[in-house]
Amino acid sequence: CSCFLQSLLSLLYFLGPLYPIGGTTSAPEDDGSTTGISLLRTFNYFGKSYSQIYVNHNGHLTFDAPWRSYSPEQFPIDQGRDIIAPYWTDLDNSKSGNIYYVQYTNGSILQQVTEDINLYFPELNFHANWIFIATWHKVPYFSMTETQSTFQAVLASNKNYSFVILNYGSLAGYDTAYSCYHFTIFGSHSHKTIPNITVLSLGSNINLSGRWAFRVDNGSRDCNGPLYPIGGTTSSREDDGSSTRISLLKTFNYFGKSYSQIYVRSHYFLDFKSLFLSKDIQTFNKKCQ
Ligand SMILES: *[C@@H]1O[C@H](CO)[C@@H](O)[C@H](O)[C@H]1NC(C)=O
Ligand SMILES: *[C@@H]1O[C@H](CO)[C@@H](O)[C@H](O)[C@H]1NC(C)=O
Ligand SMILES: *[C@@H]1O[C@H](CO)[C@@H](O)[C@H](O)[C@H]1NC(C)=O
Ligand SMILES: *[C@@H]1O[C@H](CO)[C@@H](O)[C@H](O)[C@H]1NC(C)=O
Ligand SMILES: *[C@@H]1O[C@H](CO)[C@@H](O)[C@H](O)[C@H]1NC(C)=O
Ligand SMILES: [Ca+2]
Repeated sequence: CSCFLQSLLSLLYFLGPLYPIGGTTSAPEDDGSTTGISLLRTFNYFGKSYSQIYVNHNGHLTFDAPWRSYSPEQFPIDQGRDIIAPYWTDLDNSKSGNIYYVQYTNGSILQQVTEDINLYFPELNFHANWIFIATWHKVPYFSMTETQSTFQAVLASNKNYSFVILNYGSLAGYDTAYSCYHFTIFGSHSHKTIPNITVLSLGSNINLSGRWAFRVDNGSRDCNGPLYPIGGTTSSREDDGSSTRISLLKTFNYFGKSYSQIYVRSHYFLDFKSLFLSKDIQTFNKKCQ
């Protein structure tokens, strides 16, 4: 009996932030996708109501059509496409590893997700009436069969609210030294470049290593809606330009690194290192592959 408990505990430990792994298996195919999965409840993603989803093998979910893209080089991706990308990279499940999806409208896993979300978003009194879990289980990186990555994207909703939880097990860091993955959860509006993929497995925004939770229901898609007052020092007019070095009045802690300076680029991003005149993230990606 203590033996049973012990193996149960080690299983729980092994799962870490992951929910139970399983469901329908997507057919093995490099750069493949599931067929359109009809959702048992519609999912409200930033005000758009979706009734189907595709699990794309290269680490992302899309709603309108399957998508083969194996690197986030289309940044900024075409404005129309909504995408939830827990780990957008060139995975290949054609020889090993499985990609599963499952949805529930009741039962213990749905109950667990409900409890977790209430812990992270305590004032909403949320009760999921539907959850969807996509799991990439021990999927190798393309042409590197010895590597394995495990992670999940979890969607949960009821009539009023929807959430996305991303769970990271071990990620095959074939280039952890200088990674270029994007943490893309807000469609085409907001991208964060993760400088180091161990941030995904070790970090959290809800105080559980490897788990990230976001509310995604009726957030604004209107880019002018939520802005704070516009103004300040104007950066010079220059194509592909950048501000000069801006000394920060206080140091800024970004995923464990402390920065005291920043550059504002003309191509929608900020970075902390020396001048880096990149036309867009595309060159950044190429540079690190
Ligand atoms: C639980 O959900 C399944 C489908 O997800 C459904 O077939 C079943 O009837 C549900 N059970 C109850 C008690 O609602
Ligand atoms: C949805 O919101 C309405 C209005 O705030 C509230 O009355 C209702 O109980 C909520 N429903 C759910 C399922 O949370
Ligand atoms: C979000 O919008 C949907 C559709 O308009 C609505 O049913 C729901 O109550 C809204 N949720 C909140 C929290 O306002
Ligand atoms: C990535 O982050 C981990 C944990 O913070 C750290 O141990 C490791 O040295 C970092 N790797 C690089 C290349 O910065
Ligand atoms: C974070 O989680 C740890 C361990 O579960 C706990 O001891 C700590 O109090 C939590 N911190 C916060 C701010 O909730
Ligand atoms: Ca691939």
